Amino acid sequence: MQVTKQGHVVVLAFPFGTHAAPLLTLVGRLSAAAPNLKFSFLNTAKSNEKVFSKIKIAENGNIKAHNVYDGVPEGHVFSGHPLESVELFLKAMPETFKNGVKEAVKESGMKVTCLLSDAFFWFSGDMAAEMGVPWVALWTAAPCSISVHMYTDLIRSTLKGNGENAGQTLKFIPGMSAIHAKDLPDGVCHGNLEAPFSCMLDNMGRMLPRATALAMNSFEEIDHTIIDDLKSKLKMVLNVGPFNLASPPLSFSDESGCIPWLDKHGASSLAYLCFGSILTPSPNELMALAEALEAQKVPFLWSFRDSSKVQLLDKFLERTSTLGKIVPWSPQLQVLEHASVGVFITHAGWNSISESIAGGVPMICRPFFADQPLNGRLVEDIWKIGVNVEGGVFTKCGTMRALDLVFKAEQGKMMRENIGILKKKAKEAVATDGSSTKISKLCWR
Ligand code: U2F
Repeated sequence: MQVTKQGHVVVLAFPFGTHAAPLLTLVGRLSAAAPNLKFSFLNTAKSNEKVFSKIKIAENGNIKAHNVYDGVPEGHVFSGHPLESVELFLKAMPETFKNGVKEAVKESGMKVTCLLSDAFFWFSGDMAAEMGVPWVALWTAAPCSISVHMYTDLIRSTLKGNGENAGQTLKFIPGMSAIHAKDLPDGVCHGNLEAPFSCMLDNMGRMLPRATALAMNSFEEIDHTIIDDLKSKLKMVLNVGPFNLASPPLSFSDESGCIPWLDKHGASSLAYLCFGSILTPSPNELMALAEALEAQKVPFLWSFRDSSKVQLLDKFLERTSTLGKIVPWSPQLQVLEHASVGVFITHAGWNSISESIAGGVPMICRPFFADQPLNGRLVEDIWKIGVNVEGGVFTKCGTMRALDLVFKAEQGKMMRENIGILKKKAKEAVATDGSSTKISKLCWR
């Protein structure tokens, strides 16, 4: 469906983790459907370089990248704290984006007609109101996790205080009776409630009811109860994903030869390992995981992003050179769709889970922070398409048991069946008459 409307959509991207990439994917889809719209994509230079080189969107010249200030003062010496660059960026907001909008208007010669932002950017509601334009927010994770931020006040007032509440469930929220307090992101009811990141998410939950629409990288059928509840609270909820199926990349690169290597293996015979774009497990956990793979003789493909830590595995890699392959980057979407992959050992980031569902591959989750523990709970207890590692960290015995469960036990067979059903629903959602496709068309009316 093509739309002839004209206008200028200014897009505000969050430059950390896998946030800017799905937003750019959505912009690519919108620009293909409405070629007369101009899109100004405001993001840091570093993140723009990364996403525009990785995501091959259809070229129609209507999407322009604009670099905004990353918040790092000149001469700043980093302490090594992993959240430092995020916090500097947050501190510089919203001025960074206000300046970026002015520049995008000046450069394009077009006033803004719509603001599209990462849902994190709660201040977009005020920016859009000042300009008299709609605000559309994109939530890049699961419907369940946005719901948590919509209910933060109720969660805080209902659950017992910090630290005492780990085992309590969220049975007072629609669709969340299986979620435990300990699954919630830091800053909701435990941890530092005043940290800049916690405050941003809290503000987001308060501001989203003002948004013209909330788009999600998800599909209706994944969780009707939570989605219906969100619909009762927000003006418009648009499940237009999963993006990896709705708008798969036009091409992919496989510089390390992952796919030919996978081709040499039998169906559902190996483990694929990757911990997303931010994390690497601790040296102890890496060793425990490696020992478990070796002891179980499970062939593995491991996307290992942190080159400074890979030497920790040197001896293991020497011993297992015929068993496994370690690469700095893999075409994960294609890897998870390969018939040889029998399990995905993951940090439970939302994009990884969506891609595992699309590939029909059960998961062993080792969640670290943010929405990941919640995602791990959904995987294990709600959808029953995987398992969390025992005790929340990789140990040799715990990982061996998890591998046994997925590869050999009846439970593993059930997980494969369940994820097959979810995969079918996800594919139906993005098919011509599917829920995600229909809702996308509705937006253009
Ligand atoms: C943050 O998650 P991450 O960026 O750490 O992880 P994912 O959401 O799982 O996304 C990783 C993406 O990187 C791709 C992979 C995913 O699309 O296919 N990738 C790849 O193609 N090849 C590789 O070798 C390695 C990765 C955050 F930490 C999470 O808590 C959130 O759930 C998530 C979404 O908001 O963002």
